Parts: sequence; structure tokens; C-alpha cells
Amino acid sequence: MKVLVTGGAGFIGNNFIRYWLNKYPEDKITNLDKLTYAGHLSSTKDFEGNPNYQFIKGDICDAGMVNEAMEGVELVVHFAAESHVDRSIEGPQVFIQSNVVGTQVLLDAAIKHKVKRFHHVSTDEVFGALKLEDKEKFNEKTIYNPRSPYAASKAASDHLVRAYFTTYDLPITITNCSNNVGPYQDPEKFFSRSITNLIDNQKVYVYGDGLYVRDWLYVLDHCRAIDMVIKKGKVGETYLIGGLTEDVPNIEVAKKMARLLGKDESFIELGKDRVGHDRRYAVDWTKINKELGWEPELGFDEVLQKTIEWYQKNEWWWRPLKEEAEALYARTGQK
Ligand code: NAD
Ligand code: TDX
Repeated sequence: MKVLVTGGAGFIGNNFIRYWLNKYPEDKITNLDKLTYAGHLSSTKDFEGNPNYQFIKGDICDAGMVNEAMEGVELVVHFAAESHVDRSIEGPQVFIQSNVVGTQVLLDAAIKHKVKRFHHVSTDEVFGALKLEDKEKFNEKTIYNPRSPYAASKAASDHLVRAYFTTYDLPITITNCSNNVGPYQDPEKFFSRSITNLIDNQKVYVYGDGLYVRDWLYVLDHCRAIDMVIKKGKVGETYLIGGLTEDVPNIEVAKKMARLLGKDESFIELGKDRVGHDRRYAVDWTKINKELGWEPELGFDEVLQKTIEWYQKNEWWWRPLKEEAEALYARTGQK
């Protein structure tokens, strides 16, 4: 089968391609990626020579290029997006362009080329924010309430994907996943930024009061869930994917990281808050568990340990990216 992956030089995309090439060695994968600041060919180095893998540098908003890449494709797995909330606050326009217009260009091409499945990779941020005391978590029936330009652009893309199913019968599936962590995550995100700061004897900057909560999931557990939805999921359906069953506030995450890296709490600083900061994300993943048998393999402590070890062993990968990531925080005042 010929598979088109968009955004495969980014964090989740490269992990997904590596996973898929190993699990389905007979498939041929084309990776279409614009190589924005978040796309790195260093992340695909270990499989770039695989005869079943091909890289195309291109923009998903470029219909000509997308149509060429879609030739003979049966499965599209769509990761390409601007993905960082802090950058969307600084400059929303590119989020609308890549995440909304780019998705629409891909959907049109998918119809033209009669693809058998268009899988859209989305986020739990489309649902807005839970309160710390809320009992009910996000589920497939939760009403959309995006609160950052990033979340709004992803919400728009989800609506478009569903509209193409209803209007044009395009065989789609959607997954909305919680916060991923693991190998090859750009050091701009909380986990990867904090771990690499600590390795460099720098502080972890925890936004606001530190009582914000995210639902952390190991990236390969996400890749396995996408695989299951593609192979066994029902066309037209949405599946939510999440990790933790108990809340861990960001400040506790930072403390655990510091401890594991041999640092005391003087390496943690409560800092400037994010504008419109969503208080809490928590995902109810009962549907994918009951219908497809998915559950996360790794608990939070294992996720943290494995992720720290990867960044300790792979400085060659993250060190060249650190300056660009910290330049963002110098501009936004988050150090
Ligand atoms: P990332 O920022 O690490 O990677 C995005 C990739 O997309 C990069 O390689 C970039 O070059 C590429 N890209 C961006 N705009 C493009 C364009 N116009 N044309 C072609 N390529 C383009 O992102 P990520 O963390 O790997 O996230 C991947 C997808 O998963 C996104 O759609 C995101 O919304 C979703 N998601 C992410 C998380 C998370 O925790 N990281 C959680 C749930 C869902
Ligand atoms: O230095 C930091 N200090 C800090 O306290 C950074 C970078 C973040 N934070 C906080 C903000 C959030 O509460 O940590 C939490 C996680 O922040 P991010 O890593 O920026 O992730 P988040 O905003 O939750 O969004 C992520 O998860 C959902 C991804 O970036 C999205 O692409 C995905 O859709």
C-alpha cells in the first residue's frame, strides 16, 4: 500500500513513520513536509535510506505539489500543522494557513485521487479547558470550545474533515489526542524544554501558579492508537486518545524531572503565565479502549524516565535546536 504522511519531519510524524516502516515493511511511505522551524531531517536520518521511504519537501497549501504527491496513494495520515500554542499567540496567521487551508487542499486532493482513508491527527485542545474540580473528562461528545489560535485552527480543520465525509463521502477518521512526549520533540515544548534546560544546568520555567494540568502520553502509544484506528476504526468516526488517569500539575512534573536529573528545587522558577492559559486537559479514552482494545502501555513515571534518558543520550539531535526555541521565549518574556 502507498501511504502519504504529511509533517513526517516533525515530532509525532517521524515517530509514526519509523513505527509504520517497522510494522508494515511492505508499505511505501511518502513524507510531505515543508521543513518549517519544527521540521528536521535529522529526525528521519535513521530511515532515510529505506527503499520504501521517500521525502518530498513541500507545502500542503500547494495544490499542485499535493496532487503530485497523492498519485496512487491509498492512505493519507495528516500530521502537518503549526503546533505550538505560544507561537500561535505571537502570530496566528500561519496557523490558519497551514492548519486550515492546508487541510482543505489535502482533502480536495484526497477526493480527486479516491484515497481509501484520510486519517486526520488532531488534539484535545479543541475542547477548551476543564476546571481542576471537573469530574467529567473530554469525550467524543464534548462540545468544541477552542481558546487559543492554535486550538481554533485545529478545531476548524476537524470540522472540515467531518464536512468532507458528510458532503463528499470521503472515508475519514479523526483522532484527538492529549499531550505527547518522547524522542525527537522540539525543545520548545514543556517536557523537552525543561529536560534540556536541566541537562544544561538551567532552570525550568513553570508558567503561572504551576497548577495547570496536562494529560501526558508517550508518543509511541499515540502512534499505536492511530494504527488501530486506521486498521480497525469505523469510517466517519472520531476517537479520543489520552494518557494519565490521575492529574499531575506542571509544578509536580518539574519537581520530578529535577529530582531525576539530580537537581534541587532551586532549579524551578514560577514565571510569567501564558495568555488565556487552559487550566486542565484530561481525556476519557473509553471509546478507543472498548471498541479497539487500545490502552497506553507506559505509565507517567516510565514516560518521564524514558524521555529523560533519550534526551541525555541524544544531545546531537536537540542541541542545534535549542537556540531557536529559547529565542521564542526571549521574545515572549518567558525567559
Ligand atoms: P511539530 O510542530 O513537531 O511538527 C509539525 C511538522 O509539520 C513539521 O515537520 C513541519 O515542518 C510540518 N509542517 C508545518 N506546516 C506545514 C505545511 N504548511 N506544509 C507541510 N508541512 C508542514 O508537531 P507535532 O507535535 O509532531 O504534531 C503533529 C500533529 O499532531 C499536529 O497536527 C498537532 O496538532 C497534532 N497533535 C500534537 C500533539 C502534541 O502533543 N505534540 C498532541 C495532539 C495532537
Ligand atoms: O516552559 C514552559 N513552561 C510551562 O509551564 C512551557 C513551554 C510550557 N509550560 C506549560 C504550559 C502548559 O500548561 O506546560 C504545559 C504544556 O505546554 P506545551 O508543551 O506548550 O503544550 P500545550 O500548550 O499543552 O500543547 C501541546 O499539547 C497539545 C502541544 O504543543 C500541542 O501541539 C498539542 O495539540
